[in-house]
Amino acid sequence: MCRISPYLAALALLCSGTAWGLAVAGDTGPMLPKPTPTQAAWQDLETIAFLHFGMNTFTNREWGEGTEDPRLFHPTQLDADQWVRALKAAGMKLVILTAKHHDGFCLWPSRYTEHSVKNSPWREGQGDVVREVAQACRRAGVKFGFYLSPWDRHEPSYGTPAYNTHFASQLRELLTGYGPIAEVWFDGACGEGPNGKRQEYDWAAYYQVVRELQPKALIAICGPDIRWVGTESGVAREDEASTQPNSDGSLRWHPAECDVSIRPGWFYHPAEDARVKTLPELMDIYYQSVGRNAVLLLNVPPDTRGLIHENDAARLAELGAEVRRRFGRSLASTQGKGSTLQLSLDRPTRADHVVLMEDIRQGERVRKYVVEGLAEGRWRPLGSGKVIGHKRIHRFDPVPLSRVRLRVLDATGEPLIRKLALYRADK
Ligand code: FUL
Repeated sequence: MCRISPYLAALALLCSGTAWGLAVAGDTGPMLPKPTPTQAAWQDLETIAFLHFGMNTFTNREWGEGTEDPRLFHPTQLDADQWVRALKAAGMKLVILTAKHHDGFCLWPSRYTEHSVKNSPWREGQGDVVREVAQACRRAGVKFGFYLSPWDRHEPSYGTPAYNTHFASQLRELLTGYGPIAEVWFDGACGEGPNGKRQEYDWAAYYQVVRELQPKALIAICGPDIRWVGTESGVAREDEASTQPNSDGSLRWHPAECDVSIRPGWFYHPAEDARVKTLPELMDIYYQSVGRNAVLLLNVPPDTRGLIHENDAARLAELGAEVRRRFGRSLASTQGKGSTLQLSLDRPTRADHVVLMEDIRQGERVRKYVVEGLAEGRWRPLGSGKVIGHKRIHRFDPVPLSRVRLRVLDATGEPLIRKLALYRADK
């Protein structure tokens, strides 16, 4: 992945307040970076899924060498509808498939290489995993995207300018043959190819192909539209802003995505069948990603049968049910403008979560806030922070509340609060 550490340095500056210091007086909201409509819609998805599947599934590895025999790829019961059903049960709204990982094996019958499903025994060489997953997503009303590794340990042209053309051609195949693509995930890993050479990636050319063929596809990670959060643990920072500094100090909209696997590895390994993350672990991840203004990208690797293993499928169903149980219906909610927003309850109501959302289409305006609850005649803090953005979730010990108020203590423009809502999980 791209380890983009200058961002972190600049983020520290941002959080110290210096970068936005001038913007405090007056309503500077319109000058703030704002998401494109596609970026705003993407943040509304909140939970999305990764499917790591390919040659590594059959060699029981995380990174292949590129020398694997395509005949090893042989799922016996591949069922993309089962994958999408299991992911949808967990509330996943977009599915990103590893069309090609670092070993170069393509899950679609690319015209530009022999190293693909077309030389495998699966569906007698007539199969196309990308097509099956894209169609299953469409049937289920889930968006589809793909991961395409620029690092290719098989392709002989890797390490020469010809590889950039090869990669762009493969991108064209994926962007023209499979309907709407919601997200293109570019991994920044750049190792050596079969000839011992490294590649200089022509990112500008790759982006141009995506923009030309699918203007609504968001380019993630090594791309301008979606930012890697910086770890593979599924956890965002406390105040994870989508407003990010450029190297010249200007600001841009670059929202965070938190990728994490439901198992220790990205690919399926039978030895990890009993190491699927527990529901409390997944809920912690949910609070620290979705609850911190980021999108959660949860990886679930299909097994050698070509199915999502029973243990993972069961956990996904539990996750979906638990998120719905906690956040499916609020006790009360409101929205509004201005630096104070209040929610009054008819009678003292036991609650343990507050959810806050800004109208991010107008930028992230809130810079400091506190949310307080009136319990037994006394206002007490329920949560506070420096970023609300798309969503913040605050958990607190259950208390009977008669009122809740959000006080915005600092903002770059008039706060526009899309939602202030109260929930009870501890029933
Ligand atoms: C990394 C890759 O090297 C891993 O294998 C995995 O695909 C992860 C999501 O990105 O950079």
